[in-house]
Amino acid sequence: MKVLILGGDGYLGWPTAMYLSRRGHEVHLVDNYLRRRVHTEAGSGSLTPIAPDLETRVTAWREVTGATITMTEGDLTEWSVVEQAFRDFPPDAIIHYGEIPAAPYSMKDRARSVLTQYNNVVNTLNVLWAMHEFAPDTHLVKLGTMGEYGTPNIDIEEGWLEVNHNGRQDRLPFPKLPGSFYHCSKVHDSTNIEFACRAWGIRATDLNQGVVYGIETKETKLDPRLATRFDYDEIWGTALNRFCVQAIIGHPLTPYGKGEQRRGFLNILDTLRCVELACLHPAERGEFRVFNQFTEQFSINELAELVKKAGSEVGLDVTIENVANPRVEKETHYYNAKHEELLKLGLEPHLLSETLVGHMFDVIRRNRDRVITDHILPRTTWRAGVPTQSADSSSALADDLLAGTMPARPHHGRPRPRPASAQGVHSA
Ligand code: NAD
Ligand code: USQ
Repeated sequence: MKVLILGGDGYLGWPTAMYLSRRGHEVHLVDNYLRRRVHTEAGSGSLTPIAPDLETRVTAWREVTGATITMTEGDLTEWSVVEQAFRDFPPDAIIHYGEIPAAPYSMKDRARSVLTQYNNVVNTLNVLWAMHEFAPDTHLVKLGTMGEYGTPNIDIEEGWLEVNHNGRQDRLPFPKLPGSFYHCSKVHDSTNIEFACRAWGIRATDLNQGVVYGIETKETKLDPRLATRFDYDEIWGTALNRFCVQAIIGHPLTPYGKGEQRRGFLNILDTLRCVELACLHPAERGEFRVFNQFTEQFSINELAELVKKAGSEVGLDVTIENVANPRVEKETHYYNAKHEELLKLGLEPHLLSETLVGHMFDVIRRNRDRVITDHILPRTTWRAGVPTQSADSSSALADDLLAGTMPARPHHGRPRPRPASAQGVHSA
């Protein structure tokens, strides 16, 4: 199968590329290093040392396995980049990870919030138009998020809800209560994709993914140059990944507020298998299919307790100190989300255990000198009128990107920074 992976330099995109390449699929990546650039600006970065660019990554992959992955360095908000990628590499499936994935980033200030929504919504619209014009039969596998649904006081279905209203019945998209401007961007994407399925008959699977944890896959372990990024800071790090780093450096674990918030979680190994399963079993023409992609539900306190227990087994004295919740979210709520469709397709979950946390500890311990402790405590708040207490409180990068992508504001006419290597297709 020819698989186009958008966002192929990211935490999930790069391991997915290697996983599919190793299984004999032809893989092409697109990325503009936006994720790397926001970290450079903020002074944060991946705990694991990662190869400097995609060219180095795909070269290492070829040296280690003999397999070829091709790539484009380019910005998906630019139509010419998307058009060229579709022309050069007509895909059977598109795995679309290529968005800004961080809720706190989208809540930090106006520029980052607008950039998140502009980037995410425009990237997906460009992909939909490219499918419509050049690849009407291809299958879009789009990474959405469980956070689109929020935490309603009813069971969460997989995308659709049978509704009886005033004696009439219909099957409608499940109601959405997103919890940040980032999560809102995913809702906007889902609306656009569902409409494109109805209007143009494209095939799409929206994978409403829970919070991912884990550092290594079979492929990342083959060579240090194949490592994927791993973040623990208050903006980009996710709950369990953060707690594991905190445990190793002796920082108290940081459940926010009461810590009774419940979410769906999954191992990075299951992310790879889920996107593979979605690709191998495409949606029908015109079908907007939604799978809830997680394997287990936990409260944040349960995660913290698990990490504490795993720590004590290896001689770590782990403490837990709930901190004031920087977010606006329900801390005590009902949560029961269906997640059956991927199991029906053959997913065999890797469940969370103290042993798994112990393996994460091992990798973190090897890199503990790289932890930047200033970036651990939350400094980005959702609350109106409470200023963000952070050194990087404004973003020249976000301003510049928006100036380049929004020419309607000519007084912001600074040129947009571009990656050193321009947007040709490279293979290695
Ligand atoms: P990531 O930031 O590591 O990967 C996204 C990649 O997309 C980055 O390499 C980034 O540079 C690239 N990108 C962003 N905008 C781009 C643009 N305009 N042009 C080209 N490339 C661009 O994030 P991730 O954690 O790997 O997440 C991947 C996807 O999965 C995201 O869409 C995210 O919303 C979704 N998701 C992630 C999680 C999680 O826990 N990591 C959970 C649910 C959903
Ligand atoms: N949380 C803590 N302490 C921390 C970090 C987080 O209590 O130190 C809490 C948050 O308040 C929230 C929950 O843990 O209630 C999840 O937060 P998170 O930062 O782990 O994840 P989130 O912001 O929801 O975003 C992540 C990914 C995003 C993806 C989403 C899936 O960054 O790309 O869409 O998980 S979901 O949560 O299902 O929406």
